[in-house]
Amino acid sequence: MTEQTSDLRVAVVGVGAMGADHVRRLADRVVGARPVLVADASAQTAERVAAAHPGVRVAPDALAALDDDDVDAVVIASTGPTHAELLLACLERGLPVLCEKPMTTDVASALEVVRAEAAVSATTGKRLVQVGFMRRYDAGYVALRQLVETDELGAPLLLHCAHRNASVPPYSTSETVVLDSLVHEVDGARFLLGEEVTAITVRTPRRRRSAPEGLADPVFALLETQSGALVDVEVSAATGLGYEVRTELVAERGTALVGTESGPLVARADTAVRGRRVPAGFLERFEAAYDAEVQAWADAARRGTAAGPSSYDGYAATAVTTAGVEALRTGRRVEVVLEPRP
Ligand code: ISE
Repeated sequence: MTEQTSDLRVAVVGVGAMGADHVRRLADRVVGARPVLVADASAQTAERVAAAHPGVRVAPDALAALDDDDVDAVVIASTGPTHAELLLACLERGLPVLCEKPMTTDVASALEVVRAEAAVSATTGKRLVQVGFMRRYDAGYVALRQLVETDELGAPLLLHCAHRNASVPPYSTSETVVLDSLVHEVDGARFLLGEEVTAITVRTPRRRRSAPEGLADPVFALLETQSGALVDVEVSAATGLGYEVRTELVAERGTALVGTESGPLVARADTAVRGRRVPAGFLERFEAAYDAEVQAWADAARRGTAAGPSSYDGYAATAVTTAGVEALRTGRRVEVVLEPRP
């Protein structure tokens, strides 16, 4: 496929909060792409999202969206367990695809996707899958990666990561917190340090009293890496406060902290308090990163390929988080051994 001259016509599968946000982004901000079709397990949700965007139709189901003649590329934002089947279907049809994280929720299906994409690349020379690890497009995380890459602070020793949600969806369990939230920290560590995670331990302190019934909150994970760096991660499910994500690098000759800088520092006469607003959720906190991510994906998809986080990145992250689920369940340190890149 040569560079497409008209707009990339995109189907968005799964239009809950994240998918609907991507539809808006594709309609209003991404250059060279537009949403044409949506599908969702809830027909009502699909109708509502389509109605807000003139020219967007509703497909009867996800596979029908992939088969539609008007579709050049696909965004998958349905729930994690539905991703593997949809990704394999996109690969079969040669459709470039942006798949939200987690790429899949088990290692076997993640490897199946990696191998299916490698088979396509062997004949076309092109990738088709980008995984939605948007932090790789966040200015703070990109700057932190550059500090590591240029060796400005010397060898990384530790990463301290905090990932705090105000609340999580009602269907959340301790396992989905590891698979859906911790996965960002795993990919973040792989991206920032440029190496693989080799083992994970997960502990839980005394439970937050206000946490939803049955949910371990917070969860505390320790990741070990190939070079001997350590990464500690707090994931809080339901602080009730807002969305806070920060990462601090401790290296041989200095430290660097990202994630504390959102919004202006406001002094208010009515409260006599000086402070910054805490973003309500991830859509607000990472809005610019999502915009950059989807633009980069659309640019590559117009050339019939994919850029950014790959299916192997999706597989490696799922291998660590599924080990994390085992570590949480057993209280034991679980080693992670990855299959080599195909
Ligand atoms: C959610 O699914 C996301 O992907 C967010 O980025 C993450 O911060 C949140 O914890 C997840 O539930």
